Amino acid sequence: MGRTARKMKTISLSETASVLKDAERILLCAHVQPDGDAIGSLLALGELLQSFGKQVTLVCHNPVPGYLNILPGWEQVRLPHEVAEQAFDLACSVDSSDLERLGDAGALFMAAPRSLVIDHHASNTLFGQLNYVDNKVAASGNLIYRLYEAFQQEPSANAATCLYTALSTDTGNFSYGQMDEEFFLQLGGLMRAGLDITSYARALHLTKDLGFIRLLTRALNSLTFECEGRLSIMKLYTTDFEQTGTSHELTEGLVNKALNITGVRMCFLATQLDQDNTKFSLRALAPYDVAQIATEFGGGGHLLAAGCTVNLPMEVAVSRMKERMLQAVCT
Ligand SMILES: [Mn+2]
Repeated sequence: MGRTARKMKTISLSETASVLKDAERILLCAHVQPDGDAIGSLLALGELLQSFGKQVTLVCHNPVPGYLNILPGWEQVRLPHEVAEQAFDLACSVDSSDLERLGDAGALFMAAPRSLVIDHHASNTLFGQLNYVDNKVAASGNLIYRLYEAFQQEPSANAATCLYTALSTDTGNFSYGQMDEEFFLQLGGLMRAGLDITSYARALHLTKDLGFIRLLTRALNSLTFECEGRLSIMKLYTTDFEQTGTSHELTEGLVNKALNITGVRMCFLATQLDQDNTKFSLRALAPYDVAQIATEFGGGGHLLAAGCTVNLPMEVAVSRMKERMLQAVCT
């Protein structure tokens, strides 16, 4: 896609605010298989820009997953083929570590005369012409909150709900990730804005779809341990999805069940996509690092939570991943 020909530059918060202010028709892009941070950040940034009279279009390669349909404004998110004809001054990617993660929205992103990346992944490739990337924050939502501050705007109750979703989902309901004083000051700002935290905490973190519970049962039944319980492994086959009538979006968060077992330091969930492709979700407790391993297998992510898809049949892929994880956790 001629990315090497583009000049990539890292910019500050205030420069990011200026770039957004200078644009009129703005495309906001989320990554494939969007999570709460991706959609929550997209919607909150969208609302901020709309409040300035900008013409904003939200796009994502995949439909918004069902569990995020509680977010105000989620229906605004378009599929790439629905916006292909439009022209934009600026394309802005939120929460995506690289261009490939944008899926079909990547072509729209690259077609815009100006491109901006807002993200918090340590593995971010700085694929925009302009990049506001800070890997010290827990969620991209924290960066969107800073933009509200930069514009001296208070989030609406709806935007607060979206930002709460971003902050709470990327930290496992405030259990991990890079939470600091700023993080909780922002959360305080969301409460001031009218966030109904108990309702949304229940909907996002406590209530589970029955399909998820059925898949979880399958995954827990597949649990195996290596290296005296330091590494745990779960596997889901295409038949598990068929027999429970579930889809892959329900695996969100499932891998953590393997990590939250006494003595476990690293874990992975292997999901069979088809005969030749296997998807991995990797998790670790500090000081271990799964971002490095995911990158070696062609994926990416955070130090403690990462993922990749490997073009190998399930058993071969699992044995390679097991070997590599053992190298890290069993020495
Ligand atoms: Mn994120």
